[in-house]
Amino acid sequence: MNALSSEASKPAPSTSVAGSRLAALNAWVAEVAGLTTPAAVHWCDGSDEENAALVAQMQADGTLLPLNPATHPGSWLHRSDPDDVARVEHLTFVCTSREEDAGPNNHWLAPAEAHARMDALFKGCMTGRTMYVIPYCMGPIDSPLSRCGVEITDSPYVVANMRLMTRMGAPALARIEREGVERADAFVKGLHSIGELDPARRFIMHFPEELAIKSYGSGYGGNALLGKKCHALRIASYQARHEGWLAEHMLIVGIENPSGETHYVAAAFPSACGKTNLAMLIPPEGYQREGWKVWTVGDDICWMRPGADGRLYAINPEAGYFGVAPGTSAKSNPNALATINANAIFTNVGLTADNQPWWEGLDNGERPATDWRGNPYDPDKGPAAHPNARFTVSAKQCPSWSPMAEDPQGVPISAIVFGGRRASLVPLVFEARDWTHGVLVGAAMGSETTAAATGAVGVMRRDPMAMKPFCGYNFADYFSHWLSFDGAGAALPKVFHVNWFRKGDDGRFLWPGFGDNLRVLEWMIGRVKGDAGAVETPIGHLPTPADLNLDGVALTDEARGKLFGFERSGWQAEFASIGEYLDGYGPRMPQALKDEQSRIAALLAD
Ligand code: SAT
Ligand code: MN
Repeated sequence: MNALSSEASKPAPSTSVAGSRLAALNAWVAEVAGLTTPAAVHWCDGSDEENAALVAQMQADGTLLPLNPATHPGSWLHRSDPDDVARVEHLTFVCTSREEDAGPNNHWLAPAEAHARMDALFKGCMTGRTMYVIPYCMGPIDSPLSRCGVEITDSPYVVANMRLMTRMGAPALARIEREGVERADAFVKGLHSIGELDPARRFIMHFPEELAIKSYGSGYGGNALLGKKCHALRIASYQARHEGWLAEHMLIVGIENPSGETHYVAAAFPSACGKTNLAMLIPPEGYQREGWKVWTVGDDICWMRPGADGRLYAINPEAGYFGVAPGTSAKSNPNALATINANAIFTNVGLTADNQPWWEGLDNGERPATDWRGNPYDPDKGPAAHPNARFTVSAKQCPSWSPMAEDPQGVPISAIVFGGRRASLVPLVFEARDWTHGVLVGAAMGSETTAAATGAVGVMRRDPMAMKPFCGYNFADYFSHWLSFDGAGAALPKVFHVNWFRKGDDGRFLWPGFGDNLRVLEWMIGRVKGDAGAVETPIGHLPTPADLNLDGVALTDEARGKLFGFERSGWQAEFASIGEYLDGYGPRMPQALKDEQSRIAALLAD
């Protein structure tokens, strides 16, 4: 048994505690313990007993508050520090030896300086606390596409979340020990401390060349659950480039048609733009009657690599969902609601008088009594739930969970979808004419910002492939990497762009969204199979309203015009701005992408 746990009350173990058969891992854990001087070291085995003990401890110290056991059995509320509620992009760094390798898309520090800065923060920071060593596997435990990591943290809340979000504990440690004998890159080293939760002493640093992460001063989400954005996107994207695969900010959903054929779609949207909703979509009634089904493989991250047949095969590296609570309702996402009615951790939601979790948009007839800070709810003082309030829950609890999420080979991807929040110009859907055009569509993606990161909300920014906060290297090199997949023998997915967020002149959304998005996915699959119509325009292939099944959807003339229309003068301006954006990356930007931008700009000028 590798779980060598010592209780928090026991005296500090010596820093030479051997918790693993892998010397390199023991040496690193000892080095970290020497720096952070914890009172105890606990190697997490991921067992139910371990979780129960941790939860009891967190209940005792107020880190977790029990929710109503009748309505939400096994579920907890956590209130974060009010200054620690979202990812902090301005404090997130990619520390490559050469600044240009991190690119203009990242904040950069020289590795030596970054280590020095972080180690000064970590020095002695766990004094009196327990240090948890969390071995985890991103992806099915026996998949060749999976990668492992070890997170060291002083936060039991992080341990409990990592247990839901990753394959954590003894099986992961066994894989690390097995692979670690042969290779130096068997695990990513993630070091985390909540520190003082002081925004002035908070940094999230990545060292892609060393496969290492150091995160200090935040206990929230992507800042602290290091398997997620830090490992599975920033570090993994860097690794993927060198190893010939892709680590993407994408959901993975399977669409089964009435003849029982399933097509898998991977879709990139920025944080808080509805990835979880699309991944768990419930078909409109007519589709249900015909026998359409939707299968959830993943809601946030997708690792893809070419298979022997040239197609891209994808796994979801995660084992759980860290989803946005506000807006989740029986209308927007009934599957998510069913997923989170037991064994879930809620962070920064409000509470009803009888201790049920509550958030804006829940629409279940309940009323909030307490807000996310624990104060009596007062609508004049803001929402009951923080806009970036989250639930953490095991993926397997989702009614639409796909057993293919455990397939070590992954699922073949038929279509890649890019999208963002665009109130104007961008139609409901269009198809890229080929891979190079598809890469440009992804590179040019724009979206209005959301509450998932600190900063202004609703400002349009370019967010290529929804990876702006997550790409662990220079975007110019990233686009080159994407382009490189179009080689001999490749059987690549078709690429599409969608916009569920187009607004009318009155400021209201023109497309109903949610379950009705299946109509758009059906058209895409029709295009993949060659039996759905479209018209060619300079920006790609657009459906006419007649090419989509719109039975039961009432659209005004304005909606039809804007959702299915192509506005030449607006696109001319958009392409000029895309050209400037690409030029901002200088000579590293691949010529093929610039040529593609010029090709379309010329068509638009005609
Ligand atoms: O906090 S997270 O980065 O995990 C959530 C998100 O931004 O998607
Ligand atoms: Mn995300």
